[in-house]
Amino acid sequence: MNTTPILYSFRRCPYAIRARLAIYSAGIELEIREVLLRDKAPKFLEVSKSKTVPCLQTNDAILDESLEIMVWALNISDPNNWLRETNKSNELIAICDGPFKNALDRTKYPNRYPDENAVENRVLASDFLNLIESQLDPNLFGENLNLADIAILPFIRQFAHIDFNWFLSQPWPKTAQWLETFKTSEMFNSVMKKYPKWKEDDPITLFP
Ligand SMILES: N[C@@H](CCC(=O)N[C@@H](CS)C(=O)NCC(=O)O)C(=O)O
Repeated sequence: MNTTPILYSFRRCPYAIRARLAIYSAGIELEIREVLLRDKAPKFLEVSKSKTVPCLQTNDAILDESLEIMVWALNISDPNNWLRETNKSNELIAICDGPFKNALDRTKYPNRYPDENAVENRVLASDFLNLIESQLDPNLFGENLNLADIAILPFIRQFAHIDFNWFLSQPWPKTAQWLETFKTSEMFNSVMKKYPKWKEDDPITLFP
């Protein structure tokens, strides 16, 4: 029997946001379960090997990585052709998820990294912003969004909002416009709906 897939998600998590965006673009309907990171549901801890969100449970698989979930959804349906230029996209996403995310966390959460210098890390993170700015036209791969835009934008949003005035004062006008278009899009706002924390025996909540 085919059952509805289940997505364990957390509204503000950039990894979960990008997974929801791909599911939304693919037009897939599934059950969403909002996980509280500081109070994870036992069922989620049972299902997710990494204990991180997002985590997708289908009939025959458990996908524990946001990028895997994106590709799963877009392989079912990719009406916006986000899976073009996959190799080049993956190169940019790897920089985002690696050195950029590393520097982003050390800029955003100085208390968690007492031995690190937040300002130095902001400079390191800015290397990636410079690369993004040089590539935008107006999106990373031309006129239309692609997997890389969707995978990276939630992290750029997080970085920009550490100190939004500082972000706007940087020589990144294309990035600022790219982010603004994303934040005001129907798609983004549709995947940012609020759900109460899920608990066992709750009735099914469908996404989107
Ligand atoms: N590699 C994972 C990373 C996901 C991740 O780190 N998510 C964070 C939330 S933004 C998380 O669940 N952290 C676990 C915790 O805070 O306990 C993916 O791409 O899905």
